Amino acid sequence: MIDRRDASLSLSFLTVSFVSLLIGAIAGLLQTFVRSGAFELPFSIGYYQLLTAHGVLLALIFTTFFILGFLYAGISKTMGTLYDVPRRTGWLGFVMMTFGTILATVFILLNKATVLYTFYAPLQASPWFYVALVHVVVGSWLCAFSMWNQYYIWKSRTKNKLSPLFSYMAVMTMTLWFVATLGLAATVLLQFIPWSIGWVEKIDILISRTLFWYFGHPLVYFWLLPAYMCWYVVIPKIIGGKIFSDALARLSFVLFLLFSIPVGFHHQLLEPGIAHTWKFFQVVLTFMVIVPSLMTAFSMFAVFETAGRKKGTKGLFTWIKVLPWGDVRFFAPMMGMLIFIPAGAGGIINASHQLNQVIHNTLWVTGHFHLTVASTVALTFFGIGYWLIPHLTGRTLTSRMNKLGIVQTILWTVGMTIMSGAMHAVGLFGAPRRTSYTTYTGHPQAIDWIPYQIAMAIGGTILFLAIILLMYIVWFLAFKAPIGITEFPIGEVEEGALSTPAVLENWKLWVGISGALILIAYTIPFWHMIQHAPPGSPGYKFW
Ligand code: HAS
Ligand code: CU
Repeated sequence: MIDRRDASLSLSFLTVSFVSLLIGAIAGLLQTFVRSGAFELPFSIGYYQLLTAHGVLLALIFTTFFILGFLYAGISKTMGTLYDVPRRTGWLGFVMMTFGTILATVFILLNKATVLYTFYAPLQASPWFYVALVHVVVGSWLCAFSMWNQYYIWKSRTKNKLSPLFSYMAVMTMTLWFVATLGLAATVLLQFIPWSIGWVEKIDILISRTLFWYFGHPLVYFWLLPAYMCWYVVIPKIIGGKIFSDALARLSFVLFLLFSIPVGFHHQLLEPGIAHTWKFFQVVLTFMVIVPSLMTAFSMFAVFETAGRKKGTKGLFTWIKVLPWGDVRFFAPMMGMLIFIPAGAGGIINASHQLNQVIHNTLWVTGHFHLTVASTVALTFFGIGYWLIPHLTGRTLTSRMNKLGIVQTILWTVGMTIMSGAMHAVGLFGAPRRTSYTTYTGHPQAIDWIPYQIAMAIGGTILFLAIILLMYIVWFLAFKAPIGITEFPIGEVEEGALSTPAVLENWKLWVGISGALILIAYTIPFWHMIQHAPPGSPGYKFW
């Protein structure tokens, strides 16, 4: 059991996370209905208004709050009870973030911030929407400071002992987050807020998008790394195996810090105003950031195989059979891993400049991120939730809940396969993303998209059923399950594995190299953007 006070901090984050998940999911279901062409929204709710709520509440809020809840719990588990200052700072961060979340949601629901989760200029929201984002980001920085502080105190008290793997990864994840959100803070504070208040009339669109994607790509790894923490640290314990290599796990996280950030241009490959050389350079770095994911895949296969061999399996692939398929703590993340194989391949397609011209701004991209963040990451988070919630509330994961969890996972996997599969396919036929239902005045090509959009609605409905089931399980585990002890599974390292080189904990070195790469990748193109800046754009409200 972790400290009660630490458990309440984690549980508070998880609560906001799951409430946002429910609201965001309702929006998602309605969107797929609208796009099928068979449904109109009541009460003059706008499609784009819902799409904004969906994106903000799921991509930004559900994920970030879940991650912080998980990280705090794991830090408390592996480094011991939080020290007072880090815990208090964590609470302050939570309050700020929750305030920002409520403010943002209110303004989206009032239809005053219908700008989607990427809030691209020149779409202009109410200034309060941007102020809300600042609260979420600054609150999350307080959490980052608090975790670093905990790590620092732990390190100085234990006199340089190697930090626990989970905590090291948490510190790395928050470092990545901090460096990335500097870009978001810059564009929101220096561009969006003065412009939406009316202090300045015009905004530089290219610079705002560049700063956004400086943040937006590492954002996806901020979602992914906690899922990897579960795969590297938690899964080996659950399957009765060992962590393949502590050093390899840490190295992969170091590589994420180095290569996640200087790659934002792969979201702007079709943006005018950036020279090809710089796009090419950032695409090369994008291919570098695939390496730590391949290392993770390798490492997981090794963990599974060694665990299976220890149980006596002999054939080439028979170790697959002895994995604990009936244990939802394993099954849900495992489905996430399997989905990540095609999802990652899709990412590599996106990053390839020529292929990007085919898929950019089509529903293919929407399919891609529903496989990555909404399947790989979300399934892993659900799998974590199934043991983390009873662990924190002092209850047990009953076998009935375990079974329901398996059903939930299957529903999610099937629903996402149908929905994302249809999105990928229709994207290749040119169906655009970020659009409501339209036949483009009966254009034959657009008519051909309709069956796929109906498939999306079918997938979306299955997903919604899965969310309702998830909510029931979560509620049961939090309030109704029998009192008892649920383990926070933390794996141990394989005996005889390479010892971890101390240099992997040299933060100055890694943050320094990361900063240098960012400067190399961004300084000159950014300077060009300022030098050749067009007059800028006034704000537009199309809703
Ligand atoms: Fe992406 C767009 C490229 C990964 C999320 N991406 C997006 C957007 C989102 C997103 C949200 O280059 C849309 C943003 C928007 O609104 O416009 N993405 C990549 C690349 C990767 C990648 C190269 N993306 C992710 C992840 C995300 C995510 C992860 C969320 C969590 N993405 C792009 C590009 C675009 C893009 C372009 C812009 C498109 C455009 O034009 O707009 C790579 O990181 C992927 C590497 C992954 C792998 C897979 C490794 C497999 C593993 C599983 C192993 C399985 C096991 C199980 C062990 C190479 C680790 C085996 C067990 C058995 C029993 C067999
Ligand atoms: Cu990206």
